[in-house]
Amino acid sequence: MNLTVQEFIEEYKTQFQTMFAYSYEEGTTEQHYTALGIFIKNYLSRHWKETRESYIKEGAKQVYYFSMEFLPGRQLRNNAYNLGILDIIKEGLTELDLSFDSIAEAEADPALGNGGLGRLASCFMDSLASLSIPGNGNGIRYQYGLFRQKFVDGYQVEVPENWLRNRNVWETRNNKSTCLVRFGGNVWLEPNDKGYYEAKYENTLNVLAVPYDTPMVGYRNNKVNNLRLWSAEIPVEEEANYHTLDEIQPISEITQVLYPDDSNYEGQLLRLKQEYFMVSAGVQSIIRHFRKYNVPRKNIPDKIAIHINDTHPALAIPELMRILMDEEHLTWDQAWEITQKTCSYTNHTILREALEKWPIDMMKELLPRIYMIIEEINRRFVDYHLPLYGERITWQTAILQNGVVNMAHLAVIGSHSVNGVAKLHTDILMSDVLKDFFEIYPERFNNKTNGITQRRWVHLANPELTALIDEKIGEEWKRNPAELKVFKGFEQDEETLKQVAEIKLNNKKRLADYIEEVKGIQVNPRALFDVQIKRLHAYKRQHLNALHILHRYLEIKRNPDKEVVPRVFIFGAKAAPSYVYAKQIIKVINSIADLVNNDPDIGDKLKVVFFENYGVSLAEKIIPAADIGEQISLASMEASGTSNMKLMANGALTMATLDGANIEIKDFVGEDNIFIFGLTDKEVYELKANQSYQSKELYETNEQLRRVLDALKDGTIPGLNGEGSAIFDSLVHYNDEYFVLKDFESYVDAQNRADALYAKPMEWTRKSLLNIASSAPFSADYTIKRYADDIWKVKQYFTGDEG
Ligand code: 26Y
Repeated sequence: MNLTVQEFIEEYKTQFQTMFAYSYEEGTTEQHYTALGIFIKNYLSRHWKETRESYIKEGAKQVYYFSMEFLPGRQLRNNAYNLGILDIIKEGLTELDLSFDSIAEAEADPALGNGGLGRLASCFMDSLASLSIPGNGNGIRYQYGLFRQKFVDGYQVEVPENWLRNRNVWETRNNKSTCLVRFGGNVWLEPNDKGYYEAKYENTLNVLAVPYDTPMVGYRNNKVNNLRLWSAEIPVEEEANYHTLDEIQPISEITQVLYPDDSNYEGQLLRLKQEYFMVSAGVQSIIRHFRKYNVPRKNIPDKIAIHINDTHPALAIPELMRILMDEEHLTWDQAWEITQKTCSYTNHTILREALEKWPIDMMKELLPRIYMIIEEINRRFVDYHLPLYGERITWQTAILQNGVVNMAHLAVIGSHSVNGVAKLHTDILMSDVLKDFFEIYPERFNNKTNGITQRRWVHLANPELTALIDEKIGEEWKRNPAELKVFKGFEQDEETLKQVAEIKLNNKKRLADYIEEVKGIQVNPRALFDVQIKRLHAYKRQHLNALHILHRYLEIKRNPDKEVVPRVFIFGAKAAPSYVYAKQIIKVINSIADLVNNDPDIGDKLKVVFFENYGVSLAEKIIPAADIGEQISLASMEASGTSNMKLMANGALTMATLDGANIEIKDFVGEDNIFIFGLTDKEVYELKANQSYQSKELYETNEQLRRVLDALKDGTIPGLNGEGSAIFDSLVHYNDEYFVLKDFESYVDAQNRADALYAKPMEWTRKSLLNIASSAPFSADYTIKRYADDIWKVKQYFTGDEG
C-alpha cells in the first residue's frame, strides 16, 4: 500500500462527504479531525487484523501489560507517522487548503493516568509494536480522565475531564469479547461427581465488561498491536432488574473516573472494584484467547506473559488461580506453578504511603472467592517459610498482616520476576523496601531502567532537530537508536553547533509565542528556559525550585545594576485534589510569578510561567524548548523519572540530584555535562538514621537562606493567604522532611554554574549536543527488549512484510 498524495486527496474528500454529507470545504476543524482519524484507522485496519491473525497462526507467545493507567497522548500524528503516511497527508491537506497542525490539535488528549507510570505504559506500547513483539495493553476506559486543572487566583481548581465528549475515532467497541465480572455475594465450594470442587455463588453483583480496542501502531513495520480498555455495563439479561439511575450507579461508577492520586494512597472501595474489574475481565479474555492455541493448559506460560504494572493489577494473581482451578479444574499445585511462571511485577515507588494495603474485611466482602484464594496463598507461604526463615522474616513478608492485604507481598510471591525502574531504585528495593524478599527469592529481582519512545518525544516533538540529525548522520538512528552516538563526533564542529543552537532558539520562540497566547506573559526567547514538569509532590521539591527563584528575585532587587543571565522558569504540575501541601506550593509559585512578572525592576531578567493542565500534549510543546531540566527530588525518593530522559534527548542539560535514573544519565553523558548537587542517597539514609538533622539551625545560621524563607511570610509575596507561612513552618518548624534547606546552598551553587556556562553559548551548545547524542540508552525500545528477553521470554516476530 503506497498511498500517493492524489489518492489521499480523493479518498479523503469522499471520506468527509460520506461522514458529514457535505463537502470538505464547509467542514469545521473538529469534523476534519474526525474524518482524518477515521481515514487513518481504516488505512491501518488491515494491518491490525493481520497482526492479530499472524500471532495466532504462528502460536506466538504474547505479553499482556496490565496497567490501571495509560497516557497515550494524541494519536493522529503519531499513527500517521508510524504508518509512514504523515508527509503525504500533510501535503494533501495543504493542497486542500487545510492545516494538518490545527486539525491535529482538535484531538482530545486521553488523560487516563496520573503521571510517570501511565506514560511509561504508553511508551512501552509504542515500543512493543515497533519491535514487532506480540504485546497487548489491558486497562480501563475511564469515562473521565485525570481532572483538568485550572488556576483561579493562583489556586488549583479541578474540572472534570470529559475526553469522550466528541467521538473517539480510534476505539472499536468489541461486543464479541465481553466478559462477566462478579462482586460480593456468597461463595462456597461444593464437591461434585466429576471429582473436583465447584465454586457456587449467590447474590452477586454481576457486571458486564465491554472491551474497547485501540490500535497501537508500530513504526513502519506493518504491525498493529492492541490496547484493550474495559468499560462496565449492566449485563443484557439483567437489564430488566434495573429501573432507576440510582440502581445503575454501582455498575456505571466502576469505570467512571480515574483516581487522581499518584502516590498518597487513600483506601477506597471503588478503587478496589476498579482493580478487580480490570483484572478479572483481562485474565478471562486472555484464557479464552489461549484456547485458540490448542495446547495443554500447563503450557500457558509458554504462550502468555502477564505483567503487573505496580501492585494495582496484582489481583491478576488470585484471579488467574481462580480461573485455572474453578473453571479449568486444575489442582492448586498445577495452577500455582502456571500462575507464578506467567506473572511478573514492576515496582514504581518506595513511598511507604503509596504501597497498597487493603483492609481484609473489605476484600472479603467485595471479593469473597478471591479472598479465599489469597488466604490460601498466604497460608502455604507461611507454612513453607516459617521453618526455613523463622518468625521475623516470615511475618514481615506475609501477605496478610494486621488486618490488611499487602498487595506488594502478593505481587512478589505470585510472580517469577520483580523489577525496579532504575539501578538505584532496584538497589533500594533489594536492600530496604523488599529486603526480606530479596533474602528469600534473590533470583527474582532484576533492574529494568525506564525508557522513552524517541518517536513521539524527538522525531515528532522536535522535527527540526530530527532533520538535522538525519542530515549529519543519516536516518539509521531512527530504527537503531545506538547510532545516535555518531552525532557526538560533531561536538567540535562549529557549523553543527550553530545549527543546534538555532533549532533550540526556534523551539523557544514557538514556546514563547504560546506562553504569550495562553498566559499573557512576554518572555525573551534568548533567556535560559528552565523547566520543571511532573506531578506536584513534596519529594519532587518544586518548593526548592521556588526558593531559588525567590533568592534570584531578592538578589536582583538588592543589586539592580548587576548583570544577570536572564531566566524563564517554567512549571507544569497537577496536585492530587486532597493533597493540601502540594496545592499550597502551587499557590505560592503562582504568587511568586505575579510578583516577579509584574515588577518593572525585574524586566527580562526573571520570568515565571506556571502552565495550567500539564499533560502529554503540553509536554510535547515544552520539552523541545528547554535549556535546563529540573530533576531535584530528594535522593532515594524518585524511582526513576522519565521527563529527565525526554528533556535530555531534546538537548536540555539536567539539573539533578543523584536520584533515580539521573545517576545513569550522569554516567552516560559524563559529569561535566550535567549539573549535580545535593545529598546522596547514603547521606540521606544516614541523616534519617541518626536523626541529626535540624533544619531550624540552618535557618538561624544561614543568612541568605533566612532572607529567602522570611520572604515566604513577611508580605513580600502578594496575594497569599497563609500558604507561604505553611511552607515556612514545614521547612523550619517541622524539620523539613525532604531536606530542602539542607540542599539549598548546593542547589544555588549548581544554578550559578549553569549561569556561567550559559554565558558561553558555544560551550553550552556543545554540552547540549552531547546530551542529545548520549540519550540513546534511554530508548524504550532497549528497555522493552530487556523485558522481552529476561522476563517475558517473548520473541520479536517478523513476518517478512515489515517494509
Ligand atoms: C495507589 C495509587 C493511589 C497509586 C496510583 C498511581 C500509586 C502510585 C501511582 C503512580 C506512581 C507513579 O507514577 N510512579 C512513577 O513511575 C514512573 C515510571 O516508572 C517513575 O519514573 C517515577 O519515578 C515514579 O514516581
